[in-house]
This record gives sequence, structure tokens and C-alpha cells, in this order.
Amino acid sequence: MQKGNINSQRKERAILVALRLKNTPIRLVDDLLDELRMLTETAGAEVVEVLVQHREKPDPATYIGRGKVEKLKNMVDAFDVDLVIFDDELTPSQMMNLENMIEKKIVDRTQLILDIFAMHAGTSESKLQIELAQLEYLLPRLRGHGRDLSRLGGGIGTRGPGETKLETDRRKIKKRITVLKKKLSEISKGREIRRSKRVKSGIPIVSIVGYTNTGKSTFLRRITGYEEIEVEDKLFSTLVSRTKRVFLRGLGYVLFTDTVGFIRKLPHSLIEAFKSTLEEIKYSNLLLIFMDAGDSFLMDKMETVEEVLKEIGVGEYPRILVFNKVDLCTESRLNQLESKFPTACFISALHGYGVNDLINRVESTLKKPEVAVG
Ligand SMILES: Nc1nc2c(ncn2[C@@H]2O[C@H](COP(=O)(O)OP(=O)(O)OP(=O)(O)O)[C@@H](O)[C@H]2O)c(=O)[nH]1
Ligand SMILES: [Mg+2]
Repeated sequence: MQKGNINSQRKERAILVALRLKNTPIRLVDDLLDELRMLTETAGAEVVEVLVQHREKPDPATYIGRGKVEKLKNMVDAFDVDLVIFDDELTPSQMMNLENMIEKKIVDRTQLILDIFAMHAGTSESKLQIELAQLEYLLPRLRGHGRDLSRLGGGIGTRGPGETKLETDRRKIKKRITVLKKKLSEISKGREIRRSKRVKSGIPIVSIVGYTNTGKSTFLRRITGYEEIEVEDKLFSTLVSRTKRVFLRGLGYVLFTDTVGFIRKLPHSLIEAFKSTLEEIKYSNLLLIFMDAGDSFLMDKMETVEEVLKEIGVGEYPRILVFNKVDLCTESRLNQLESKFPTACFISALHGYGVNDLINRVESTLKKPEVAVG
């Protein structure tokens, strides 16, 4: 799926750039860089080099220091690189300065994530949502930018519904943002009606939420046997929530909703634009919070998940913490997790281990008077 490279056979070549700020452990920087690498590959480019700078704080003008920018420019020339990807959201002026100095396309983490969402957006609603997020991101970056994207070619950072609008002026973009918001709110009304029907039906709703790539869709696929649910070893395979009805012997029908995964440094424009999709979660009786049991930065990612849940307003909802992919874990890792999280469920959605126990837990939790519907 090389949507961005229709005009060239060759994959875009990227250098990744990150800062290691004071007191940040190197392993955390490496983990974030691994994630950035995966995002880059998901977007269809190839990583040829990585540059990390140790600094107290980002340079307000160029993010990395001036000397490092020189070094980066040399690397870009030496490795025949098409674009440089920064692991944080750059300010509009950092972006412009870096572009002028490096003379290559500069992409930040936000843009990369927006780009992947644009590639995967399948429904008309997600297309509108991603266009809105892209325009919100673009708007403050237009003024005096003089950025001629055709000079920099297509590919990452230029994809999706926003593409043709990049050269239009601010007023047009603002107008478009208003139109998009209106259209989205109409769609959201329709969704609201369906949702209230669901709530009225009295069928309990369980939302599967959590970090991206933790196996949420694999779990829904396993309990429904529904093969069309997309499961991929990629970040953000799922962009629209999908609800399926499952019959539980001790309880009757329950609706399970698979949702968009979260990520660290999730762009705010994206949360805003996807709010109506994420709001589905508000109507659930129970949350299954999915984490990858083998992840070495579990606590970091759990924190991200908690922040997003809080932002949506469901931080206090009844929940079951689910550690998935236990088939990839050592015995000692599992023991360690079990003693730290004694009420969590441990499963392998892929192989089925622990899934019945989890379903039993779902049943018994939904039967509790404080969780039960109506
Ligand atoms: N080994 C192992 N792999 C798993 C397990 N569950 C899921 N996977 C794999 O993990 C990858 C991600 O699975 P998905 O179900 O797409 O994950 P997701 O949480 O829905 O991801 P997004 O929709 O991208 O947020 C796939 O390659 C799955 O095959 C598991 O229990 N064990
Ligand atoms: Mg998924």
C-alpha cells in the first residue's frame, strides 16, 4: 500500500530526529524512536538514519541545536534523503527554519500520524474527521510560510483529503473548517439516534480501548468469529469504531465496540476531530483496557491511555485491565505483572488463552447492580 508513492517506484527515504531531554532515560528515547520508525514504515517510507541530540530543552528556532542542523544537512546530502521526521510537534517557525536550512521536506510526529490516518480513512466520516484535523494543524502554519509543497514532492505529509487545499488561503481553509464541523455534527446526530436506540434496547455495551497495536481487534475477531475485522501488525489499523453483538450464555446479548487505538504524543487536533468517534466510549457500561503484556514501557503507555480516557470523560468508568499477548511473555514477566496488577486479566487474543475467563469476568461485572443497564 504505497499510496503516497504513486509517481515513484522508490520508497521515500527518511532520517528520524529526536531530542533526549534532561533526565529522560535513553531506553525511553529508544522506545519512542522505535514507535516513530514503525509509524514511518506504516506511512510507506524507509528509515535510513537516526539522529538523537542530548539537550536541556528544544531550541525555540530549530528544535535541535544549530550545530546539529549542520550535521543533519550533511547527512541528508550523504544519504540521499527525501525527508526528515522529527519526534515531536514542531512549532510553525521551527518547521519553516528547518525547511529553509535543510532544503528537504520536514515532517513532525503529528503530521506523520495525521498522514497515516489519512491513508487509512475509509468511511466518509473518518475522511471528514481527518481533513478537519489536517486543516486545524495547517492553519497556524500557513502565515508567511511561503511553503511550496510541489517543490518538495508528494508522499508523507502531503496525503489525504487536505492535499489539494494546501495552497489555498487561510480564509478558504477557515470556511472549509466550518463546513466540515457542520457536516460532522450532522453525522454525529445520526449516530446519536442509533446510539440512543442501543441504550434504550437495554443491551449492555462493552468498549475495547487501549494503546494501538495491542490486539483489540484480534480480540473482537476471536469472540465474534468475524473475519472481516482488520487485524494488522501496524499502528492505527482501526480508525472507525465497530460494534458487534455477542451472545453470552449467562447474560444474553452484549455489544462489544472496538475503538481507535491511542498513542503517546497523540496530536490534539486529532483528538478534537475524532471526538465523536471516541465519544462512543461514553455510552459503554464497561471498558476493557488493552495493554501489550510484553511491552517494556507499559507504565508510560498506560499513562497515555488514562489521559485520553480522562479527556473523553470516562476515566472513572467500570473497567477490566487486560494484558494481551501473554504467549510472548516469560513466566517471570507474567508473575511480576500479576503481583502488580492482581485484578487484571491475562490473555492471548491470538491463541485464545484466557479469553473465556475474560468473558466470565465481563459477565459477572455486567451483572453487578452498579454496572448493569437500566
Ligand atoms: N503473539 C500475539 N500477537 C497478537 C495477539 N493479539 C494480537 N496480536 C497481533 O498484534 C498485532 C495487532 O493486532 P490488532 O488486533 O490489529 O491490534 P489493535 O489493538 O486492534 O491495533 P490498532 O487498531 O492498530 O490500534 C497483529 O499482528 C496481531 O496478530 C496475541 O495474543 N499474541
Ligand atoms: Mg484495531
